[in-house]
Amino acid sequence: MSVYLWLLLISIGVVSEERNFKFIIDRLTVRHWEPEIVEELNYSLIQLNNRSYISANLLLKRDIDKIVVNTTLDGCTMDNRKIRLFKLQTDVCIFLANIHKNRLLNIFAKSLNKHTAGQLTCPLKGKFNYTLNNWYLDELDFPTYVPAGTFQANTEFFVDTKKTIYVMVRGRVLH
Ligand SMILES: *[C@@H]1O[C@H](CO)[C@@H](O)[C@H](O)[C@H]1NC(C)=O
Ligand SMILES: *[C@@H]1O[C@H](CO)[C@@H](O)[C@H](O)[C@H]1NC(C)=O
Ligand SMILES: *[C@@H]1O[C@H](CO)[C@@H](O)[C@H](O)[C@H]1NC(C)=O
Ligand SMILES: CC(=O)N[C@H]1CO[C@H](CO)[C@@H](O)[C@@H]1O
Repeated sequence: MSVYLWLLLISIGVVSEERNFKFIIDRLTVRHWEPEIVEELNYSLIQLNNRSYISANLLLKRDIDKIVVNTTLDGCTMDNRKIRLFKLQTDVCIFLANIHKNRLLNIFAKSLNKHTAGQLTCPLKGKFNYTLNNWYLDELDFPTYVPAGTFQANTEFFVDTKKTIYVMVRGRVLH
């Protein structure tokens, strides 16, 4: 399926109906390198009743108003076709200010905000414990049809051009 078809399905919108698919996250990897920027970063992935929950917390040493994110989302269908669903390199602060303009991103942003303590706005605050509590991909936030397959998202965050945080999420869509 083409990216455009997928985006079209997304843009058709979200109706409160039963979904015949489930998201399972199999793997979450987080790395960070800059101790003078990141004071604390913890994360966990828990599987409970066929749902994958992610919790995390991030404590920055100082305020940050310039952070660049480089992210890709790749899908692989059951018949082994690979699709790049998404690729973006952007300034996080501009991104947060414009997130509502992209449907797919908006789904993630809304869903993240439901589970985040501390509003995600720039500048990111130093000495503030940003926490994500039992976040999961809610099927009801997605269109009624999402193809079965696997997906992997790779995200790198750069602060002052230094690679600071890396996040990899790998999962499946089950029908
Ligand atoms: C989890 O999924 C399996 C397979 O789809 C199903 O048999 C089982 O009842 C589900 N468990 C719960 C708690 O939903
Ligand atoms: C962002 O990722 C792409 C690959 O998806 C890579 O070609 C590019 O060099 C990356 N940008 C940075 C700043 O690392
Ligand atoms: C930040 O919050 C997390 C989750 O509530 C907690 O485990 C952690 O200890 C807190 N860190 C600090 C420095 O308070
Ligand atoms: C609860 C927990 O795992 N805390 C750890 C969070 O990460 C810091 C380092 O970034 C560790 O020192 C804590 O033990």
